[in-house]
Amino acid sequence: MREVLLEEVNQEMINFNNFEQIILKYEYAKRTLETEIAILIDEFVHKHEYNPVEHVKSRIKSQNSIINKLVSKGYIPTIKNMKDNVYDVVGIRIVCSFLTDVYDIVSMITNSSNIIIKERKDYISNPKESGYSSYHLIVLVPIYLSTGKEYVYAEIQIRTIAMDFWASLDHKIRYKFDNSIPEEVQEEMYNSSLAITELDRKMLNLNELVNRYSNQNKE
Ligand code: 0O2
Repeated sequence: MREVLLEEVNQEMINFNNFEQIILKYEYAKRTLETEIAILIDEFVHKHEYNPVEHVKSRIKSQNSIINKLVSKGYIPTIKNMKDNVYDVVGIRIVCSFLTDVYDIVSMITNSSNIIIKERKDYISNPKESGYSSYHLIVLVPIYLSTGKEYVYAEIQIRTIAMDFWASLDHKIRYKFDNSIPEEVQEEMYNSSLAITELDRKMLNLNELVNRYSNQNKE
């Protein structure tokens, strides 16, 4: 990977001047995706008489965070490089109760004709080295402008409440230590990720047990 020089960054950051205007398209994509996902969840709830989703959060990545990501990947921070290489300027996170819910939501989104799936990253089956666990979909969202139809990249993260708890602490730790996390903390975080996986398995089994009892009572 090529190292990006500070002078290049300073020079090219000028190109981020019209960021506010460019980001509008991402804002439209975020709104479109939020609506699409809300409708899909509503449909699911009506069909299955069960809501698999605890909460949905969305955000637009900050300008600084985009620049940091481009530089860390070896790209000069330009608007073109952002469009071509940063797929999570629009980010939506869907937090579910149980592990099976995560995969139900993944197939629900995958089957939607309005969202184009570009890439899947199953960090649940294959957690990251840190212990990070979540299912990611990189998608293309259509937006309808007066000048015509355009597609914008977005990242959808789908995870359980337990995975979300872990990731949120991990995120704070990374911020606190500016990514130079002490080894002992890294180890503890990794160990707690194993406990989270075990907890998710236990909660799923418990829920199945509860369902069995409540179905027996209905008979
Ligand atoms: P933020 O602040 O959440 O926006 P790559 O596929 O490696 O080229 P990328 O985008 O780094 O590109 O992919 P990856 O690894 O799938 O990570 C995308 C996002 O997943 C990250 O965005 C985080 O939100 C989340 N993530 C990935 N790994 C970890 C981890 O170890 N801990 C936590 N807490 N979150 C993680 P950003 O832009 O890094 O951060």
